[in-house]
Amino acid sequence: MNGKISPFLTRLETTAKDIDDLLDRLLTTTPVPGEQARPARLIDAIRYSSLGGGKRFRPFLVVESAGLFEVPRPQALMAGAALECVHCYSLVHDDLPAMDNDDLRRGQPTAHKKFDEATAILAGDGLLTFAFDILSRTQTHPDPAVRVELVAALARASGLGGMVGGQMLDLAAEGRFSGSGPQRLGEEGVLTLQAMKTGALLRFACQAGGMLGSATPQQRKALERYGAAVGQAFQIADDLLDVEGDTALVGKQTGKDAGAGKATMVDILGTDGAKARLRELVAEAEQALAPFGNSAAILIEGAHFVADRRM
Ligand code: GRG
Repeated sequence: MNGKISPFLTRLETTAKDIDDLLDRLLTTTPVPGEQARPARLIDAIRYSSLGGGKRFRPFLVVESAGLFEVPRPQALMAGAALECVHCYSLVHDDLPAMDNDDLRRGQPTAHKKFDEATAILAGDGLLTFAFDILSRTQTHPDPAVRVELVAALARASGLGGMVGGQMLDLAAEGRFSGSGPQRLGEEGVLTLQAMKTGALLRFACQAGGMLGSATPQQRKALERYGAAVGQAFQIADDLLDVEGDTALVGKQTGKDAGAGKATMVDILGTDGAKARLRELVAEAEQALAPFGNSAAILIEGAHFVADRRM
């Protein structure tokens, strides 16, 4: 190691910093006309759960996919910030005692440990609704039809047939509702669950760039195919980190999936099989973006980053 940060990581970090600054601004500006004062404890918990941590990989995907169509960066950052609010809400709620019951997130006490359960629930609710407030603003896109498309797509990606639905399937597979222990899901079942729970937001991130940039139907298809491959790879890498990762680096407790009876691709394919699948998914992501030529190089590096990540 020569201590040098790669151009890819520099670009990821620049977007992370821009997203932090934007969220900070959006969460400190005085309430918009017609809105009452925002309760201080709620804002403190929301800021704690959303600022100063996280790779901001989803906003990075929004910004870079929008970059393919020369969308002004401030618009892409607004859409990225909205998506990050939904992601942060999901982490706060996922950490609650009724869900995964975690004490550590991004290397810090989870929101309900730092504050209390009720505040953490409301902070998550507040982040979720704030996401749609952000998307509905003219700074996100001057054309109301584009804003409505973004709102509908994010609602679907995070909702019943997306992340929330996937979380429900995950809890059911753990045997939480049947009392008869974990269900053994097959490969198809695990893929569906993960495409909803984790994949839907990552797919939205890539599609959002096409929506902001008025992409053609073929370009949208290519982005969707790339997003689906990256989404699958992201979850497999996360599951490998649970088995092989270091809690200090990952920033959350590892080694929890097997004990919870969680259905994962590592469980189905074994660690070597899961690593081979990761390589196939990176190749699939590369192929999907071939029509964009060299302008998609950074997104292709993003797929490699996901597969190789250690945190
Ligand atoms: C509670 C409604 C509800 C949904 C929860 C996404 C999710 C569904 C739970 C998160 C649990 C989890 C570990 C999922 C695996 C993939 C994932 C989302 C990892 C964390 O995302 P990163 O690595 O985190 O992008 P940072 O901290 O970098 O933002």
